[in-house]
Amino acid sequence: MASKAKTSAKKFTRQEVLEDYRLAFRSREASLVGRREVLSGKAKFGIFGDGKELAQIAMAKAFRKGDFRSGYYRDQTFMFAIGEHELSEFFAQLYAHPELDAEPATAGRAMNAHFATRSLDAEGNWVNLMKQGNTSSDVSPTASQMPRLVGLAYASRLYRELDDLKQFKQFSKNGNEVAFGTIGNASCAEGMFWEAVNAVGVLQGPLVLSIWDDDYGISVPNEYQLTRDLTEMLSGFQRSEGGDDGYDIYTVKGWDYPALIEAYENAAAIARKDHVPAILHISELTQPQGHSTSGSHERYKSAERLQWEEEFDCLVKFREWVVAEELASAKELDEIEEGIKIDVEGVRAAAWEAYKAPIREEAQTLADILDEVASSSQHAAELEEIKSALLGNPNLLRNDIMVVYRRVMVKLHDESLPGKQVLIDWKKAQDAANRERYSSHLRTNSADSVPANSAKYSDSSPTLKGFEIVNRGFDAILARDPRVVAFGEDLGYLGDVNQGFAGMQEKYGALRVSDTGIRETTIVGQAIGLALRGLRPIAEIQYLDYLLYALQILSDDLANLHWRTRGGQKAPAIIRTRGHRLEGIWHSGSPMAAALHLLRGMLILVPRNMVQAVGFYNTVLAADEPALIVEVLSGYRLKERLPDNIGEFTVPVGVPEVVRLGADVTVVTYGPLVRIATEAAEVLSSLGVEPEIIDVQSLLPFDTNALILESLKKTNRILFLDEDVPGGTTAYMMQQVLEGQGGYRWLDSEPRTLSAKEHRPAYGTDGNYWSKPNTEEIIYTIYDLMHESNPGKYPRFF
Ligand SMILES: Cc1ncc(C[n+]2csc(CCOP(=O)(O)OP(=O)(O)O)c2C)c(N)n1
Ligand SMILES: [Mg+2]
Repeated sequence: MASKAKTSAKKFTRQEVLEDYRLAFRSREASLVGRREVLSGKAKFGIFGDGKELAQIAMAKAFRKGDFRSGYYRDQTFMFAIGEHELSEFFAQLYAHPELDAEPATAGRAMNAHFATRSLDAEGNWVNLMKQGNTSSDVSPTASQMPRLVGLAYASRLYRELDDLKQFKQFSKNGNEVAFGTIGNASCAEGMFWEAVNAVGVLQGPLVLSIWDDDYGISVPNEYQLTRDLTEMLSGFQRSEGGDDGYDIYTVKGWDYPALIEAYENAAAIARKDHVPAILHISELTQPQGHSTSGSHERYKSAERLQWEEEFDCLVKFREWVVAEELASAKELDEIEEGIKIDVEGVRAAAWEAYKAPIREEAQTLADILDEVASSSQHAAELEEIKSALLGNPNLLRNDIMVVYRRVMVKLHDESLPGKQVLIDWKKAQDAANRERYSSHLRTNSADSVPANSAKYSDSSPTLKGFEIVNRGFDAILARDPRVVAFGEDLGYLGDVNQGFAGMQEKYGALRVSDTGIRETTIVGQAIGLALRGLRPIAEIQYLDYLLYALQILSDDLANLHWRTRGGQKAPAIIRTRGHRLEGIWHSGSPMAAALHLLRGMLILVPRNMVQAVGFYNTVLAADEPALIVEVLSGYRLKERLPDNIGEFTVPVGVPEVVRLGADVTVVTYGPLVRIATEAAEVLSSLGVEPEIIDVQSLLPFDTNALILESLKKTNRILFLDEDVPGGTTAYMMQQVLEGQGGYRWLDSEPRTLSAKEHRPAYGTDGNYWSKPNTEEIIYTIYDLMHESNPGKYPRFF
């Protein structure tokens, strides 16, 4: 259905066209002024939407309240057009103004042109998403806006097709919402782009995806990016006349105002009504100021190309069209332009002042304190000099003020003055305010306050295999909460490779419990998008080893979402996987440190058995935070007792469990090694050594009440044990306990770690034995620790 719409200009009213002209020109002016602000040193970096204005105005006309955008840094005009981004906010973000009222997208945490609307109120509760145009928070890595589009679009299908979801009116009206995606041409060379396009094609969610094609990705032209023209490459996704699954694909020139408007109207109407996705390849776009403030495009674009860009600049073409259609004269347009230039400059100046004024006030407060201190200091003259420099600094930033503070305190270090305490208190207040400005909202912390409710057993509690326990848990979860949907490879019909979801698709339907393609990145993206729209996805990554495919998007998008919007958005997606020891290189890794390092902002939970796993699912679903839950692969066949309250009991996060009491050495571990360490402890017990074994079970957050420290105070010896690489998660746990909890004070022996080898685990039982910590190694390591402390009592025997 590739179409080039031909629409008569008669359809347009002068008023509408001039409003669009004003909007386009104002946005362009913002780009021009924005670049100047960077080049003159007022802002650090700038990337703008010049050259892409017209298509975005057309896209905005098709966008409705309740819809979602997931796009990238070129979209300022669209954001202005839908009324979700003010020009003052545009400049505030450029300056990195760190207050929400001025910069509500990221509160100065992200660089300019990273758009976001607020889905949460000040208390962290959902607002009514149907009353606003929604933009999921932008990220810089190219194409990383694509995975979540899978879920943003698919959510509409779920809301339309699942009756139990009709009650959630603040998120959807019968699934009529469209997900609008935008991406640059060069970013279409990324794997995520194709994976997401394919996934949405399979799922048939209402996606309207725009590709802004300006022929370049920074300096690299399309011939080095793409095998062919994008329309041609994408043509295989075109649905047939017969209406099979697929896309409607449109190609429209980025300067053709009537054609753009018609294409977006068509695409969005069909997507909204019939849930047929569309791709709009917007070609012949330009980038008048070059890619960003980091360089100039004259260095890599030919003279002919630059000449063409001037002629085909969408604003130039729009102006020609407006005049040719006699909707306004050139003179009228000139006047409009002049007025806008003055308006933009006014907004800019006010935004700059709003950003600078509080900083100046803070400097003045410090200066006043310095005056006070100077009156009794022998360094009065130097303090006066420092103060004048402070107040005279035209480019003053908060870090400059802190440098001044340090210079003052160094000067005064050997003076005992009453005013010093005022200075110290002032700094404490500054530190607290800046911690809040830059470090707040990493998590919602809601999981920490889920009420404790322990597993209950009775004489009639049956003993089942581990997979049957999780299966009962998921059954209870799906029954009680219609917002929960579970999906992954082999999870639907088969009920997952270990049968945790066996029978659930039959019972709850193929939309609640579904199979996906082999596409880990967009399985996670599907979860992010669904969670952004109020659902509670459990997305399965089949094995922990394959988490690596999804780690980038988990890290760049999900884990830092709440932080980078300063509490404006949350996506409480649960990523379920299984791992640690089984067989061979790609089925028994335990790359937990990789996850720990990259996923700060998520809960990382490592239940030792299936009862604990279900308890964690219950906890996390009672909270609103994203979580990674890693089940123990070797635990599905082991028998456990089924709690009577399987659907209700919770396992608290951040609380380790002492699974074996002992007075001699504290063993800090998690996952499958809890069981193996317990076996080792029985042998050690026969040698007169009593290890205390602690199951950390929650790596993020980690032992929030310092329970491990209490054990260490008793044993004065500690071993950190796991299946990760040396210096991986064991090092993290050691840092948490010895530094974080101050455990170093209680050590009588050197702290030890025991982990897997540096290489990937080798295949077979022997390969596993020599790759991962085994019972013998644990026994020898702990005994060795005891031998060192008391060789007489613990003679070496190995
Ligand atoms: C994963 C990743 N690689 C590289 C970059 C650096 N980078 C930023 S924008 C860009 C070019 C993108 O070009 P295109 O998708 O055509 O968008 P345009 O800027 O032309 O609108 C590159 C390479 C990045 N942000 N992310
Ligand atoms: Mg480009």
